[in-house]
Amino acid sequence: MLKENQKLDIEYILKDLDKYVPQRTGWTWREEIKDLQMGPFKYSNCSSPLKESVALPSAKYFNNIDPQPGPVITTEIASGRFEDDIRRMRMAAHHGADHLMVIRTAGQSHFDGLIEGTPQGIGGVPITRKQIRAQRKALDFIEEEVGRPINYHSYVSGVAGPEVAVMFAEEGINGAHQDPQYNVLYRNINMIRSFVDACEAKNIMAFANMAQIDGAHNANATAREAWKVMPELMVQHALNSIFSYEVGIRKDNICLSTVPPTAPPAPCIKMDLPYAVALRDLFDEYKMRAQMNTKYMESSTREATVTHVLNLLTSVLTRADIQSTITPDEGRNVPWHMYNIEACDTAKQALVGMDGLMDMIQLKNEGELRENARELKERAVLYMEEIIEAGGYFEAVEQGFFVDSGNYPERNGDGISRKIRGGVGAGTVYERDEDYLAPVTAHFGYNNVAQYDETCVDTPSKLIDGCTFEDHSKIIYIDELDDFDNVNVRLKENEEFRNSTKIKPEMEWCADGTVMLTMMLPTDARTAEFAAIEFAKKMNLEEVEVIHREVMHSAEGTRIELKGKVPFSVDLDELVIPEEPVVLTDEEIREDIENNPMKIVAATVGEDEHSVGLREIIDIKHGGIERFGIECHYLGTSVPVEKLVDAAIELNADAILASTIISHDDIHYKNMKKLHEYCVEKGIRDKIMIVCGGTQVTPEIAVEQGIDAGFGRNSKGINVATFLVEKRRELQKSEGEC
Ligand code: B12
Repeated sequence: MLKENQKLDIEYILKDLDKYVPQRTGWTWREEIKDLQMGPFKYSNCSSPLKESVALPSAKYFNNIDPQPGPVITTEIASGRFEDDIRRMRMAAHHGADHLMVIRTAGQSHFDGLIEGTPQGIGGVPITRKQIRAQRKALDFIEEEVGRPINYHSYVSGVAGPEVAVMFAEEGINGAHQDPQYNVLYRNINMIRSFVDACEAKNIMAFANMAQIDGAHNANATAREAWKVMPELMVQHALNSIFSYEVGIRKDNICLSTVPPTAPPAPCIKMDLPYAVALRDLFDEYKMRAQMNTKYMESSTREATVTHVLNLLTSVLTRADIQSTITPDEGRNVPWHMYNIEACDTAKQALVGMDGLMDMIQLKNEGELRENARELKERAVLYMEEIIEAGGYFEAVEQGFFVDSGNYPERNGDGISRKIRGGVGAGTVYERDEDYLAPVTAHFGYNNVAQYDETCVDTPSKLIDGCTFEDHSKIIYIDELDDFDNVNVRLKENEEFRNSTKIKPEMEWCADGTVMLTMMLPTDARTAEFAAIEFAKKMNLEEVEVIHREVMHSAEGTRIELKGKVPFSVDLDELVIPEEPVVLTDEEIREDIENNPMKIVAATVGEDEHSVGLREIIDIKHGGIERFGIECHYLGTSVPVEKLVDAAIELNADAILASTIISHDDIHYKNMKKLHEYCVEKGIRDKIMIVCGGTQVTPEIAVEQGIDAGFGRNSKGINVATFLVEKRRELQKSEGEC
């Protein structure tokens, strides 16, 4: 059982993995709740709330409600070290992700077999039995913590597709990418082998009730002018969908991986919406897994986030059952924890923000939208017909039909061509012998079970009293194969930062020391880039690299974001952390004020017109200090410091409360200092308490200005009342001592 304020214990997760048995199998959708009431709001399309979660920052104004949208939310995780990804998964789940997709390490698709152990990966993690068990086991705890099933997902592709599918079914993986076209077009794996393997893999996925996601979105990411491949995308979806269905996967477990094909500065909704509509017209029985467009993504996280939100609008205007989130750092290639979380929050915020939209508006049934959708469908149908004329799918691939950047039926001649008898694994498919027998469950195709036992034809594994799908103990678990490249070695290396009070900043790996720095330099982009590196070095950062540059103006300024490493750590035991303010009880404060009445004068000082914060501190209706019986004289806004002090003298007040919201050029601290000095000048400083507050007020710096206390963002009346009561007691005590 995980504890809210305790880190996940990776060593515990890794213990006894040889005995781990998955708690459940199959995919889980969210449970939709109609007319969900949360706080002051009613939601139309949301799903069950979580037991524990991290709400959007602004939710603090609404008792931290955290409405969860209807679609399953995906985050793709794979830093190369699965043990660090586990902690990222926990963070993501708390921000609303319930589909955790783990990317394979580069090159795994060309392995003709399973990888074992826990080597470090590149661009992903080596998907192995140990790695899966560790992550699935951690997710069992995490899903209990958040109170929602979490779908764990990876890839059933590559030359070892069927072996991977078997392992996934054995280990309770809930969803997987499976599309033989991906093998063929992007990995040059032989097409005959890929399609034959896919029959086996899909059959196993159907048995394990896994959701399947196809690979069509890759054509979109590959073609130079992504929007031109729209007809082909539909063809690719069609081929994999019907193939999967014929093999045995239920239609409601077949998910089309669809990406709105273009992004700004193109008028993307105008172009993407007809495509999304056409796709849902053609494939209405299937599920939609909407992913965001990454094709034209640069390193601006702001730009990527807007693209994501526009893509989410398309999802809402049409339909998405699974909403993917690509991290906003995709274009700068730094897959850091915080960006996974940001992307989940973007999807959650946008989907909840657009809740109920389709109850109020309707897509037009005539005009440009429907005409364009119809045209796209016609192009796709013609495409399919031409494949048949060319002699079928394999011939069409060989002739370079696919990923051609022409808008079909135009062709640019730049498609990806593969040889029917070429590629990795060519010539490895053999017809089964007449007496072929595999005593296993969910095996595709010819299997001569009858030769041994007629009654076991539909249940071949009965011949051996169950295969690994029925009897988990028959699985051979291999722990590690490499003495140096494994999780134990890595954990030893950073043990100091896991089991002690020392910490270092972290972006993707435990104690990686990485930090990001943002600066605006008043010069052109190229100069700014090199100047920024110098600044970072002078700040003692190591391994400095610029990860983002954005021109504000060709001569006036450039925004730079850079990463670097800090070569030191901080020992939490040596940190001096000011005590969290302890507040007195309501009764204690009331009693004190009743016995010894208190009077204060308050105002927003200087030229500052902001009143909301101070009213929050004073007003009885907002739980302010008036409710304890403190007599408050509120003078208003833009009150000169002198006037406030004079009023305090005239009213014989115990305290001055000043609000200072505007903070440009440290005007807030300057006014505090002035307040203190004017009280000194008037000879009342030792008799009066001065309390100041404002959004940008740091208590310690406020006190340095000579006042008694500073209160920043999120302060409450009770904090201020507690301070006033305690400070007065202190003053009275020292007066008594004199
Ligand atoms: Co204004 N405004 N605003 N604004 N405004 C913001 C504060 C901000 C941050 C927006 C921005 O960055 N663009 C800037 C300030 C920038 C800066 O200096 N750092 C800003 C500016 C610049 C202005 C203008 C100067 C713009 C202009 O015209 N040039 C003008 C003001 C002109 C003037 O003052 N002469 C301006 C105008 C306004 C209006 C629209 C009029 C309203 C103010 C209405 C009103 O108060 N009667 C306004 C608002 C509402 C805001 C806004 C959106 C919210 C502020 C707010 O009410 N927060 C902020 C942006 C933002 O923060 N989201 C900008 C909610 C309260 C509850 O929080 O103020 O932090 P709070 O108060 C809490 C604590 O700070 C503390 O306790 C409070 C409760 O927890 N506290 C305490 C505050 N005061 C005190 C006092 C004491 C004694 C104690 C103990 C504690």
